[in-house]
Amino acid sequence: MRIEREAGGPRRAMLKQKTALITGITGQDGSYLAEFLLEQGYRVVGMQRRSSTETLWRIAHLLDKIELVQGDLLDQLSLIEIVQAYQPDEIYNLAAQSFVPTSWQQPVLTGEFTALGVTRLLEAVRLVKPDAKFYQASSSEMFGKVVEVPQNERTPFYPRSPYGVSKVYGHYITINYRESYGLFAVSGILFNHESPRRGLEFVTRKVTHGVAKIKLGLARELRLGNLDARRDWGYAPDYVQAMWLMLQQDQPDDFVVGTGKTHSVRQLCEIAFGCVGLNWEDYVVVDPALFRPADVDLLVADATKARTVLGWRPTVSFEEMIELMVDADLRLLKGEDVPPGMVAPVLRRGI
Ligand code: NAP
Ligand code: G4F
Repeated sequence: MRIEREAGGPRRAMLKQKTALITGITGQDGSYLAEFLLEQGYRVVGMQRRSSTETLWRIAHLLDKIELVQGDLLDQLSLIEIVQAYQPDEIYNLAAQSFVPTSWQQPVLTGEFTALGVTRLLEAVRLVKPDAKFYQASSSEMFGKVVEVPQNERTPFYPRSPYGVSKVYGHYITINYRESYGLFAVSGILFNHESPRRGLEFVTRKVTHGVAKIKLGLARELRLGNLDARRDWGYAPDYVQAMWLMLQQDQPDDFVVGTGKTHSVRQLCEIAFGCVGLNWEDYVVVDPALFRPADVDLLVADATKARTVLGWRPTVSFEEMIELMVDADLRLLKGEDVPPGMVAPVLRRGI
C-alpha cells in the first residue's frame, strides 16, 4: 500500500485506502475478486450493465460492502465517466462475452465486448487516469490449436473461435497501450478455472450439476459433446489472487496462470459421477450437436513465471474442486445451505 502524508495535518503517515474498479463483477471471477479485495481493505466499485432481470446473485452477500455503478463495455462515455468519478487505483477488466460456443452464434457482438471493449476501457484510462494499474483477463483459449506443450508466455497463439480471436486482440491492445503510453497494463493468461459459482453452461458445472440431478432422481442422462478435449482446470478463488499479485509488481508484465495438470472431459465425468458412487458410462450421452465447429484439444500451463515472480501456487486439486462442486450442487438442489454467491434466481425456483 502507498504511504501518504495527511494534507495540512501532523506529520504522521497514514495508509490510503485503495479503490479498485471491477468490470464483470457479476460474473464468477468478479465475485471472488470483489471478496478478495474487500479482505485486503480496498474500496470496491463494480461496473454492472443495465439489465431488466436480476444478475446480482453471485454478489448478493457483498452488496452492503461494495459500490455498483452502471456502465457497459459498448459505451465509451460510460467508461470515461466511471473512471473520472471513482479515480480507481486498480482496474480489473473481467467483463466479456465469455462462452465460446456463443462466439460462433454472435461473432460480431463477441468482438465488440471482448475485443473492442478492451480498447474502450484502455482509452478511458489513458484519457482520465493514466496512473491507474490495469488488468486484462486474457485466456488460454488464445493458444487454441497449441503449437507447443505446455504453454507459457512465449508460446505463439493459434485461436480456434471468434472468442479466442477477440481475446488475442484484447491481449495485444493491452500490451500496445503499455508500450505506446507507458500505462501499467498487464495481461493474465488464465487457464480454465471453475467453482460452484461457474455458469451452468460451462462443462465442469454442467457435469457437477448434472451428476447432482441424476443422483437425486431429477434427471436420467447427461448430454455432452467432445469427451476427448483436455483442459488445465483450476479453482477460481486461487486465480483472482494471481490477478491481484500482477498489479502489485514494480513493473507491468504478462503471466500464464494454471495448474500444470490436464484432464479430459471423460476423466471429469469419471471423477464427478464417482463422487456419488455412480458409473458415468451409464448416464452420459454424446450429442453431436454439442461439438464445436473447431475445438481446442489440449491445454496445459507452464506457470513457472507466475510461481517464481509472483509466488503464486494453486491450493486446490482438480479432484478436490470437482468434489466440492458436486457437493455444492447436491445441497443446492436439496434446498440446503450452499456456499455464498451460488443461488441463481432461476435455481431458487427449482428449474
Ligand atoms: P463470466 O462469469 O461469464 O462473467 C462475465 C462478466 O462480464 C459478467 O459480469 C457479465 O455481466 C459481464 N459483461 C458481459 N458483457 C458486458 C458488457 N458489454 N458490459 C459490461 N459487462 C459485461 O466470466 P468469468 O468466468 O468470471 O471470467 C471473467 C473474465 O475472464 C472474462 O473476460 C473471461 O473471458 C476471462 N477468462 C475466464 C476464464 C475462466 O476459466 N473462467 C479463463 C480465462 C479468461 P452480466 O452478469 O450482465 O452478464
Ligand atoms: O467449459 P467449456 O465451455 O470451456 P472453454 O471452452 O475451455 O472456455 C472456458 O475457458 C477459457 C479458458 O481456456 C475461457 F477463456 C472461457 O471464457 C471459458 O471460461 O468447455 C471446455 C471443453 C471444450 O473443449 C468443449 O468442447 O469441454 C468440451 N465439452 C464437451 N461437452 C463441452 C461439452 N463444453 C460445454 N460447455 N458443454 C458441453 O456439453
